[in-house]
Amino acid sequence: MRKLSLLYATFIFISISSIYAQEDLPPTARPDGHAPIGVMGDHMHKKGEFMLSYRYMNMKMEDNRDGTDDLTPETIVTTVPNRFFGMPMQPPTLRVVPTEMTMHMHMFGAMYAPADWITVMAMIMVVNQEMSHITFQGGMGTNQLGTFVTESSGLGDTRLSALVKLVSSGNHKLHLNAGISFPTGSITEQDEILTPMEMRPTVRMPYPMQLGSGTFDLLPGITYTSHSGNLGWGGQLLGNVRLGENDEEYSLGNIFQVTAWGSYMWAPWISTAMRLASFSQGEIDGIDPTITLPVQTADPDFQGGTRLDGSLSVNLIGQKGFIRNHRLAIEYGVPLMQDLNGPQMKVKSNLVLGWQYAF
Ligand SMILES: [Cu+2]
Repeated sequence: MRKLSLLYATFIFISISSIYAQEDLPPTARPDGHAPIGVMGDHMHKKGEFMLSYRYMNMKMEDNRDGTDDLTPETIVTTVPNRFFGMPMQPPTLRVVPTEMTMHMHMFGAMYAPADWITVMAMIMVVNQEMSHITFQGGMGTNQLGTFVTESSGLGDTRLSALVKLVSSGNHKLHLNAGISFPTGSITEQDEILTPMEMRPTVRMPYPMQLGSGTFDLLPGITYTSHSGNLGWGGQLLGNVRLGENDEEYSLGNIFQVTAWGSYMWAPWISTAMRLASFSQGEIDGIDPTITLPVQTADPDFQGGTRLDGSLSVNLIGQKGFIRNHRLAIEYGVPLMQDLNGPQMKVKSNLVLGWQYAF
């Protein structure tokens, strides 16, 4: 009963606010004229327009699973085979288990439209990430030897893209995304680890702790956006196709993303949105011969998987004075489903904060 009255109240509120529909605002001035901030390359610009942007992304990962089954660290070190077994000092099963990872990304972007039909976009990123681990003792059993944290930070890969207008009819817009990712991020980052033999060597860190892909990647995509009255919606398909193999003899799995969102504009300066995003990535092809550790992150087969995220977001746009055309946005997402090529850590949350300014 209470739920029903809440539903009615929401309905009445939405109906009243719809009377103040902002149909007359041009899309570039609408808060929902941009997609939720976690979506890249969602909008184009008018001829001669520039935009600068900054995004901060914080992704947290925790605990492990294989497929959709959760695994404890003890299960991993007693059941999951170590692919390097047979090489000197290598135990038959994994002995080191990651338990937590936090990734901070700072993304600096610029957009420019040389003509109405094309917008070009550049993005550089700075990455900082930390991973916590438990090391189990010796060759077998579940005795814990200790814990350690590895860290890497620096420049990530750099992206150059073009957005090409396909359709612009009434409020419906469709454009192509065509981008290239340049391998500016390091793939040879090192840090100190704790081995099952209680040594503390400094070694090359496993794949998820590296800062870039090491390959030139194609970023093809297609984006649709529309709005009517106070409602907005859109969708995007986006790929990441690795071109060849990197200098360390592997290529990360290709990525395929699909997302769709719906938004509601409460006032000319604020809109909120809900978004679903699916993310699929393949395993690593090849292997870096210097990464040979009894830990899941060092196994090229234990990478990638499929995830469905749900997120809530707020877009704000300044209307007057010095805040005019400045946008602030926040998006918070959590996985609704994840099926991993595991054992692998699960994503727990993903937060994106952003500022954008067009002139
Ligand atoms: Cu822009």
